[in-house]
Amino acid sequence: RDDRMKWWRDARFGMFIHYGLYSQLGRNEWAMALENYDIKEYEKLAETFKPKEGTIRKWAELAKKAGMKYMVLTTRHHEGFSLWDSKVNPYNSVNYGPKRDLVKEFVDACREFDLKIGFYSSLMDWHHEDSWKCAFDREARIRFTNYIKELNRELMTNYGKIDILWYDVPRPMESPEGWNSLELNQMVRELQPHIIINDRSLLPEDFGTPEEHLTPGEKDWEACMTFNGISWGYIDSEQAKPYSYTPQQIIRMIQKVTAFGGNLLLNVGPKPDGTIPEEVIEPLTKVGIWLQENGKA
Ligand code: FUL
Repeated sequence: RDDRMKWWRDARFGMFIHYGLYSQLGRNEWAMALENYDIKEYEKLAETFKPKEGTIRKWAELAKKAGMKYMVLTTRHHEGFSLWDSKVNPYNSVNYGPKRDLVKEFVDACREFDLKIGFYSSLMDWHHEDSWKCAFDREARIRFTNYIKELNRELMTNYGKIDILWYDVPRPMESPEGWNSLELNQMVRELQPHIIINDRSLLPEDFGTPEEHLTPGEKDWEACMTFNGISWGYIDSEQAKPYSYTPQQIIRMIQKVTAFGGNLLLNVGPKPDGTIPEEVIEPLTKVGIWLQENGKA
């Protein structure tokens, strides 16, 4: 395990990307549930989802400049839209919207800039009927956990070496048994023996994930932080700007996690067309310069 974790323990600083159909709403990645969207109505967002060519490469370029060592992309957030050519989930970016495999573009960009590659994968799926039923319907639970397993199999098979699997929100099942987490993660490890897995499939696995605070964990831990304290997905720059971190604040966060043996996974919510909001670019660039000048990059 120490061998697998070495690069991650030295990494200290990574970029989280929340990008999906919700980015177009500019409110919050939970909008579909919070605003009680009709599914058919929400699906229309798939048609208008048009990330600019080359924009994903820019994420990686900025991460590298900022002194980050790895990236984690929401390959499929709770809304259920897959950013890759999935066979088990036809609601994806190859069948709709850009008609491109954004996960592949992300993987290529990370490799170009020598960044480790992380896949975020939600255990909840508001677009999938069984996701709602699985707490009380055994058949639905079997179908749904199998769906998650097959999604994982695609992600772990089709893109070469993947460094991190970042699960999220194991609702509504409250135990690892409910998710067959052990079996699920065994399959992942067979396909990707070096992978590092977070603790959100309800098994402790490799690292803890404090969210929006920097409280040290007992073992390996990574604080994930929004850029503005408001939203993971893109929100209108006018709203976000006053709350966005300054370079000094980011450096202090890095110092704090470093002192307590953790990592900082700092989030960026790209705009609808995939470009990075201006309130993020300048501070991150300055942080990169500081890290470089102080011999920490
Ligand atoms: C949370 C999710 O519900 C948020 O939308 C976000 O992805 C965050 C990192 O994890 O629990």
